[in-house]
Amino acid sequence: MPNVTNYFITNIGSQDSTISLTSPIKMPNSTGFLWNKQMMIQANCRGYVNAQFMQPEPSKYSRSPNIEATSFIQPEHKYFTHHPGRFFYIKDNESGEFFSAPYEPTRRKLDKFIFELSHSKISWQVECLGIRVDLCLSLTEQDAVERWSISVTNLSTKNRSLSIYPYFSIGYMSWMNQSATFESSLNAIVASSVTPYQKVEDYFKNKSLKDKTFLAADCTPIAWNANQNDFEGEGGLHCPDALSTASLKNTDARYDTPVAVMQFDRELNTQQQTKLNFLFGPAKDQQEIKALTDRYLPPEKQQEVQQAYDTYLAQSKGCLTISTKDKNFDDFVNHWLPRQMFYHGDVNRLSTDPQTRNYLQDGMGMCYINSSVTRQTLLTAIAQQQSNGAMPDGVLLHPEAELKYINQIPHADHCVWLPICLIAYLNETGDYALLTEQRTFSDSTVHISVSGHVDRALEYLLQARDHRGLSYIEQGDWCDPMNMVGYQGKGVSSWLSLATSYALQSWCDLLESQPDLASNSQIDKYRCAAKDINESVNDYLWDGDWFARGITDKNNVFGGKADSEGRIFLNPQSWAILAGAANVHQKRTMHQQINQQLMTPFGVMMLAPSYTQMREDIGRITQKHPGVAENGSVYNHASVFYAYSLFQEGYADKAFDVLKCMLPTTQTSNDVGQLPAFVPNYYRGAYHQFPAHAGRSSQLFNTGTVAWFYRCIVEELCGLKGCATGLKIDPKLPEHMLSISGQRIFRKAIFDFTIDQCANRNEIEIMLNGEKVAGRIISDIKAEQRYQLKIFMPKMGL
Ligand code: CEZ
Repeated sequence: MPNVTNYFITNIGSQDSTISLTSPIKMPNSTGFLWNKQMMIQANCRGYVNAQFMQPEPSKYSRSPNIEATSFIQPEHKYFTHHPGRFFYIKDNESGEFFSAPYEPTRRKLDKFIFELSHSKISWQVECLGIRVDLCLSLTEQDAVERWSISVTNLSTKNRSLSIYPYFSIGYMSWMNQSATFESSLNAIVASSVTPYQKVEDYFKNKSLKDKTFLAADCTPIAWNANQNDFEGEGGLHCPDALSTASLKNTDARYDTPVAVMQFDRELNTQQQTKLNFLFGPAKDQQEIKALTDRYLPPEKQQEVQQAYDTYLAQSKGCLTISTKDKNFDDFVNHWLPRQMFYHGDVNRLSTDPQTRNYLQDGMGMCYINSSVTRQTLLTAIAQQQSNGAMPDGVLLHPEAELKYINQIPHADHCVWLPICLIAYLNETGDYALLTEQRTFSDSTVHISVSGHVDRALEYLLQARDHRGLSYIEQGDWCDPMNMVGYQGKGVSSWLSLATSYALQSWCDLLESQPDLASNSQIDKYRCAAKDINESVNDYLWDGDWFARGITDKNNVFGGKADSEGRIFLNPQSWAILAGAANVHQKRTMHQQINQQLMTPFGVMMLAPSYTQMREDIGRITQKHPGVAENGSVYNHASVFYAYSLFQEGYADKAFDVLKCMLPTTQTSNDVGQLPAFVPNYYRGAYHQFPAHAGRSSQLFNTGTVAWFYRCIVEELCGLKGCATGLKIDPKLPEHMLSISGQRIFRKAIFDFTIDQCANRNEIEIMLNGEKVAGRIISDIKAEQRYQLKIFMPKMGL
């Protein structure tokens, strides 16, 4: 059911574009996110907030009013009345009426509502009872603290006596010790706690923790309340008792659940406005709170502080800007996609031990934004490789970091990503010198070259295969919860076998472009091994119309026609195409089966039908709710692999459609329920089993999709791809995109380009600064030089 007005975009296509949602009800789970190296905050349109900061492990400073389990950031985050939030009650002291901005928790019907996402701010404009409230949330360049400003304007024709109550959730801090009060010396409500522990060694470990949460204001409140239950009373958050009296009671929390509520009374003439600034966040002690408030709270500092944060986030500028007829697509590619990529590559999803596959792919994305980060990412990962070639499950990014959660489970695929991401970096930068840099191992001080480290990783993959030449899956490959296919040491993965073949062939292409790096015999050995793997996958895992997903410890093939659930998986098909393991006939039937069984209006599902019961020979994935995450959602990371494989085949239309499906639009906004400010890791699938829930966004912006999406746009759609000798031109425009123009930054040179499909051409013609280019590669590129690049290509579909 299309509804076109849920949101609108201004300055569309530029880095300053903003997305504005016009109702708190139509897309209630809509969110935006901000971050810096110390923290991440995801703010929901209704006022709920999910935030964490690093000390060094991810920690909370605003919780719900009960003990919460700590875990990695979950998809489909659920909101509920006492979910942590940042609300502002506005009361008219004459009538006693009140409402809350941005919407929760009173949920009073509003005369106007705008939830606006911009590059470095999340803001709201709300009108009710003749009062306008402008709220703005932003962060700082480098500290774990939220910056809030509120402006309240009297829109009515008479003077108003108003009370403004910021209500900031603190929640259940500790079963050992929690309290809160107002510290007049800091003009802040300060909640204090002791992180619970029982082991004596944890006392010393916890000594440095920020166990305080504070809300400081740039004006002195007339009253305050730091006690959750006392503030609510019988009225609850919808109609708190505390608002029924002229002023708050200055109530402490003493081993009660704390909250930070202040009261500011204002007499406003008509059209008069009052403004307040707040700082909210964790702190170790009062000295730190003082330092933060001095640094960030004074009104005269707001502009410079915002400028510093804007400058930090402005680093998220990608190497490509495009202009097509599809302005929503341009807006995403030019603004929101590089922003999401920078988040991944700059703060590694706020983890001190990112999964190695995530760390390398997120690093790959940075080669299109700031390639020096990618270089460091590759070297950091390589230094944690074992001398037998094995890459760790997670890369430790902090001296105190430990491998946690999924990184304690052995996964078999991490070696595959090293050559794949390294090659993307080398293509983009031409930094082939990196290959001969010497590095040690995690378990050996022997130095070998970076290319030697890659060889070790490939050798490790090649030895980790069974008698059929297929790759062992251990307790999972790219698919984390596929943990019981091979936990007894026999199960194999078609995806990992094909990914290994693809990595081997890609590495050989690289070695052939760098003749002194490797002997022909070594290249021949790798190419031969890749060929063997492709043959083995065909011998044991071609299921007649598509490739099955693997063979279990008990030697059962799964992911084929014989299965009533998990009958077809997307990844083996995409990577069979990438590895050259499928012939023309096989590709035709695979695409047909993908269209029939996996395609939905929201994109391609990663498997179907979703599992509805446990398979002890496959594992945890089968226990996930059908259509959620790996169990048959439109898992965008898998979809983008498919799009990438389609581009390799020249299927530009289909590839572009698969990419477009990943972007929320006003047309799908009711089903998807997400604003186009990021690609979520998945949209609900199980399209034929639970159609009513299909398409719903996970609202989780942590996803390896973004690096590959950008790679598809830069190197495939625009076909402006780096190689050993320069910039290779090979655009693949969908039939309906007759032209595209833009700017491509490449190895510090600027290319203003236009690409046009021309009916009267049957081969591509490239003009550089008005001169015809022989061949497809622009070489001898000068840094800081600006080039005019005109590309004329045959019309697609003719
Ligand atoms: O994590 C992702 C990983 O970060 O799952 C992907 C995997 O390729 C990524 O590296 C596919 O399995 O443990 C679980 O069940 C979770 O579902 C994780 O697998 C998943 C997180 O939900 C983040 O999406």
